[in-house]
Amino acid sequence: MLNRKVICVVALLLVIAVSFGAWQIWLYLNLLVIKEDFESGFGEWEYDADVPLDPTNPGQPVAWNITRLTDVVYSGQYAIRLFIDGSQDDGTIWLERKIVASKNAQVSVTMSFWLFSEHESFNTLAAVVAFAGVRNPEEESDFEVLGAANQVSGWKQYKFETTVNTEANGEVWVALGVSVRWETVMTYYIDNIEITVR
Ligand SMILES: [Ca+2]
Ligand SMILES: [Ca+2]
Repeated sequence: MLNRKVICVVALLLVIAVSFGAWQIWLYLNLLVIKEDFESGFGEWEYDADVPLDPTNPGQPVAWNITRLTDVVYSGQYAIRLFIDGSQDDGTIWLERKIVASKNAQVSVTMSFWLFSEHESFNTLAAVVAFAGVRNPEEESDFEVLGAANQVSGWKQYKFETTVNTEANGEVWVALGVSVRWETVMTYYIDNIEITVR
């Protein structure tokens, strides 16, 4: 009788151990880690914007560009510079990419990156914004605000965490950038992005 009890307990422990192991393996297999330091081009990232027209240049949007440069970097030799003429007090510019995750699943997305501001300011000159979802972000309203862009003079890390319900193609789009809050010309740098999807 005692032996049977011992066998039952051992069997139960084995089942728990195997299940836990399988769970860990499942988590590992479903964990995607993406790092981008922009050391070889833009990697799989593209840039995009939602900006106003420039009244001083009829029919044209305000000046903006996103370029890869070596003058200010957080790590490695290159970083991405975001430039926008914010004199219309409006405009959002960003980096975006697609990730293929589990299909028809609820996935948790975490993203961290470093942003360089030339000056610290008590005024919010621009907001740091981020996005994760099943559609390619196209508008300023797609983004969530992570905080002011001018909190320090130098590099500051920003973090974003959300949940995405994927569809049949398993696609998750992620994006990060800056959104104008003050009528001025502005330049920021982004480097060392890390994203996990599980
Ligand atoms: Ca870099
Ligand atoms: Ca887009």
